[in-house]
Amino acid sequence: MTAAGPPSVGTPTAAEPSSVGTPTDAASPGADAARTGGPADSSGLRRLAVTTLDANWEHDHTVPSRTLYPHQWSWDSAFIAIGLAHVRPERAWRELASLFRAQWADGRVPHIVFNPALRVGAYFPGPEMWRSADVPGAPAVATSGLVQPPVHALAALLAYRRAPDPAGLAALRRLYPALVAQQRYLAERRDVAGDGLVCVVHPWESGLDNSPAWDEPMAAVPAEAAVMSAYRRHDTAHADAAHRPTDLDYARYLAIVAAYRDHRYADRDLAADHPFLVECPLFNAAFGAAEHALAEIAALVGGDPGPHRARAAQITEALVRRLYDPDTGTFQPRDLRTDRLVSARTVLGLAPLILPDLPTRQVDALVVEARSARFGVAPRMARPLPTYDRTAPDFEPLRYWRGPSWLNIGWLIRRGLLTHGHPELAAGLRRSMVGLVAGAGCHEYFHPDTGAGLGSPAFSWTAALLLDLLDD
Ligand code: 2M8
Repeated sequence: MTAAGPPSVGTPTAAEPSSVGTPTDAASPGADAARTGGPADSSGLRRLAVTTLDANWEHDHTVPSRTLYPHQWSWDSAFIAIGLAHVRPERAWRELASLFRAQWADGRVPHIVFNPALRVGAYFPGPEMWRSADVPGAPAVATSGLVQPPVHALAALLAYRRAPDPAGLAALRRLYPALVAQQRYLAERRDVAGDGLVCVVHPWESGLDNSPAWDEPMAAVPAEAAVMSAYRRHDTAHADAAHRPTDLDYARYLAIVAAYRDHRYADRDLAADHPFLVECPLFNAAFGAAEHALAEIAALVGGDPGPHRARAAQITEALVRRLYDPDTGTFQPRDLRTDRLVSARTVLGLAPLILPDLPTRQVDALVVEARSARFGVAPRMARPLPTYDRTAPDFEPLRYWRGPSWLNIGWLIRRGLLTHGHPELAAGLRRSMVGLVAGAGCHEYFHPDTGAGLGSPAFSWTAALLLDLLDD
């Protein structure tokens, strides 16, 4: 632990040198703005981000992308609220409120809230696959039955800090019990191993759907790529199939959904026969960071921060005990079906840096890992932060979460570096991230060597987190 006690979650401890990054490509409006240097650069980028968010606003939420993801996604909404708080604070609160209106009676916050106005087939797998209406305790609106990393309490705290007015405080007060219920669901229903950590039951719950981290546990899920001939994938109609998960991945995704759905999304007895059970370092770091954020929110709304602080400390202790691998000096997911740590070194392992009470030994080891040739974090980054060890033989620079660079991950890691007193590294990461958008626009993800834009060209969390980075 740090000698002075954990710093506040809402306020990273170290100030950071600021500058707008160097563009990697001149093919976008942001590139022109960034090339000239000076304040006009960031105003051009800011306009691009606001235009992107405005175009993706849909009555009470922001779609991640009009084409690829036309409904509401859980952790997207949290990242989006962080950015909206800079420019449209009222929308930031509506974004979070609309998501939590779809919270289930058991406290789970579904990873997708379907927009009933959209045609059948607007996204696959749609409501007809999830059948949430058949489950008691599901909301009136159709949703998935999975969850995503609980970054919402942190988002609510940051949104309030950005616009600390009476309307924000009232919104925070309304959200607080729902955020507590979200944590309670995870702690009570998803601690499959009984070790104080949350278990994810589907790769989609991690948010890093086809990360190499899931290759080992996914290999044990029985499925055949050929089953996909019975379905029409929506994603490959809007993005290059070579940049997306494979048909075999999708066959397994659907098999795991069916297994969970056929148990009516009940979490008891998961250990007996659910095909995918993994403790993820990023998910659990978010779970711990949420308790730190809730402690601060409780203090603001007249609640008791004490129990949140105590739970935060327990989560950090469990993460270190169960997921830290002293041999590699990083955190690794644990496959509960084999009780082994997975071997792939992905960026998920760096995520516990966001915990302000991570012990110094692990912080130092993660900084070594972040600076290594695998991830290349530096005061002047030669290349963007990849999502997977770039020295691995199966590193794939184009395929989704198997190599490409994503702004939400960089944003989290940068936050962790600031929290633990590494402002120069945080500045390098920030410059690199801003440079990606300046060079290619608000893309969903970026080529980890060239910075070329990949996936959706108008992606909401990229725009939102860019706004946060620019104002920081
Ligand atoms: C991606 O995941 C969805 C499934 O949830 C998909 O591929 O269709 C992931 O990048 C996930 O992290 C993200 O929340 C979602 C929407 O942006 O897209």
